[in-house]
Amino acid sequence: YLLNILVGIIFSPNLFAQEQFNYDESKVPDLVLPDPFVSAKGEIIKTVDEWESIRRPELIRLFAENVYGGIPRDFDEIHFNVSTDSDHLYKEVAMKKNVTIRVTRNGKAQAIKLFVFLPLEGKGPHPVFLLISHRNVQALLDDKEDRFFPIAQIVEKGYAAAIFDVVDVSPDDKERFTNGILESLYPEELKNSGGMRGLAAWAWGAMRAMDYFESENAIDHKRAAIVGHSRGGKAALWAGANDKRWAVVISNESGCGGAALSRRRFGETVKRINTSFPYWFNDNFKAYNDNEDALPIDQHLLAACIAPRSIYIASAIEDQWADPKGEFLSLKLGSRVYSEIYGIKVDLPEIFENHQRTIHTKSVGYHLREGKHNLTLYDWERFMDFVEKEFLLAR
Ligand code: GTR
Repeated sequence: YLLNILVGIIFSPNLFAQEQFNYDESKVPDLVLPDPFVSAKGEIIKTVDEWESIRRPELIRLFAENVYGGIPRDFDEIHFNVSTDSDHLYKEVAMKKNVTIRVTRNGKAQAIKLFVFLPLEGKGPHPVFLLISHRNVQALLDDKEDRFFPIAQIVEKGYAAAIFDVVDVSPDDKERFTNGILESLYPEELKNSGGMRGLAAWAWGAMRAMDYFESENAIDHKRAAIVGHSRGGKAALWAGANDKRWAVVISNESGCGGAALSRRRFGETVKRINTSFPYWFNDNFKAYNDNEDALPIDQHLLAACIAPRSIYIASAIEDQWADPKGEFLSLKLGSRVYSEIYGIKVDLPEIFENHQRTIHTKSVGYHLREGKHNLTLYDWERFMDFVEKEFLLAR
């Protein structure tokens, strides 16, 4: 033990010397970003048809090949086992359904537990928020004070609140991440350097929750919002970009590999995330370590792939690791597709200023919260305000 400490002391200065992260805006390189409106072959993209038939599918393919791996669409069967659970903390305001989603492919099966809280008040079908959770879901459901998933507040506004734990799909762990759909349903993905890894697997899980929403009469699946915080936010963006069934896509402090522009190299970098969390992204993404300019995409184009559906990006001032400015810029640049292709008047400020903390414009929302990296009630309240406007939710 002592020896370990000694070794740690001797080697740690070296370690710090290697790991330099930039928090100085004046050291951010000049950005030359891939143009949303020029295809890989050089075609100019002007119309909805050109965007939807050429550029958007091309971008999804580029993100799949170079960053996340694609989300497999094929399986043999999906089955929902639903039971009503009357023993829970929210019984005054919600009915709880425990859903086991069972998916089979090539004779193998995977089960995912989805927990759904339906408002007791008001008549359905209810719009729904799905949270992709990398925190222990049972612990969240057992703790009434936890703001990470404020069930009572969500349900009281007339929404259904649904959550699943990523551990059921692909454990959030370098050694065990294959211990889910990557072993059971899609083992061939691991042989492909551009195949699905952790984040894409979580996005796949969210899509199976959507399959359930489509089968549930109490839920209005056409008014569904997918939410993720941080690593979950990265997965939410990837799910939202791929699957048009999500009417609203919300990323909270998703940072590097999520909303933040990789080329800014501010806070967490591609190299660092590939080193700490190699199992989130595919192997091809490693080629961009210290080589962000070679990426055929940047993250503003992920926001663009969600257009014209609603997108909300949230940052926190003290979460500089996630590069709030880079998150805002992605949204700002990605939202050009909303305005220039879809003719939606998006009104974001040119430069983001700290005092301007919440922006809601048609289809696009943003806030910069005070404080640290976390998913808080404040964040959820902003999401609900945005979604309410987007859905013109009648109470
Ligand atoms: C950090 C990681 C971030 C972010 C965060 C989280 O350690 O560097 O990219 O995903 O974890 O998920 O809270």
